Amino acid sequence: MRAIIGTWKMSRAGIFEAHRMLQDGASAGDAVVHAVTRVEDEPAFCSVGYGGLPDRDGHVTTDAAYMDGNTLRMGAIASAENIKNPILAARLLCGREINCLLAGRGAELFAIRQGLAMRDMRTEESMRRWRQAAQEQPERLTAYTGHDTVCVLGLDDARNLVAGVSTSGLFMKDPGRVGDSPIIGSGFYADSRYGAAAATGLGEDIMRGCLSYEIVSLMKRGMDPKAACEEALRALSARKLELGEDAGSISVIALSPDGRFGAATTLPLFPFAANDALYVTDPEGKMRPAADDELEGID
Ligand code: SD4
Repeated sequence: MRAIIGTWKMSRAGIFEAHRMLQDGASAGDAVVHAVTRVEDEPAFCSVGYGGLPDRDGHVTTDAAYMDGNTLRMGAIASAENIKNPILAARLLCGREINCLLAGRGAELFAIRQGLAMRDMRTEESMRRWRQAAQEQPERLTAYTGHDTVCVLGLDDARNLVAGVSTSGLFMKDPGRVGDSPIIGSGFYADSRYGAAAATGLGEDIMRGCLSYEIVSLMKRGMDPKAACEEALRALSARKLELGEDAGSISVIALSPDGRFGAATTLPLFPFAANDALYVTDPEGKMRPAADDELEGID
């Protein structure tokens, strides 16, 4: 059984290619990395990799992670600058027994030592957005103003489940801020026996619910991927409401060891790509293939 799923419309081209790679016998790891780098390299996608959204000081810093569901090993980088493909650094860190999550300068030096390509991740467009936001009272930016993570989950013939995620995090974040994406169990989790899951949305809230681990844990107890996504999101939103807080903007995806996939969201509409098609889901759980024209203006 082979399957691959990725968050947002921006993952579509990479997911379709990765799906074909899996059909041709590629490993889940290679397919996932292909789909993620495809988004990292495209400056038009302003929330991931090259051309990502800057922090308050005008620096583009990235968070990324990679997890192998057969070994439960993971690698991640946090708040790292100038690494052209953050997912490649995360994958290289996966498999190490210690020192597998590196932040800032340490991550950058690791990437240089490994011979990974380095580049200035700022583009004219990302700096234009930064200058504009810096002028317009940054305190009025809402948490959801322009941030999206590419999250990809893959399954190959060897029944290995792999998770890969990459993001520039919140727009105008405080320098040094780290989101959920490089945090195991929050932004991603994969255990080839039970399932894989990943999250996009407000990282501070995702971390409070350890959402990805929670979804895999629900799958371990027998839920299918869609039900597990919905239940984890419902429980976190309900708990937040009890605490007098809004539910927050979060979307999650999951993949089971037999190739079934699911998603859930608190947004009015959440697009994702799976295998060879684009889908959407909504807060009521109406998951369905997407019509191209309904996603104008949504990445
Ligand atoms: C973060 N979860 O840094 C990421 C951003 C994101 O959709 O996924 N936004 O908090």
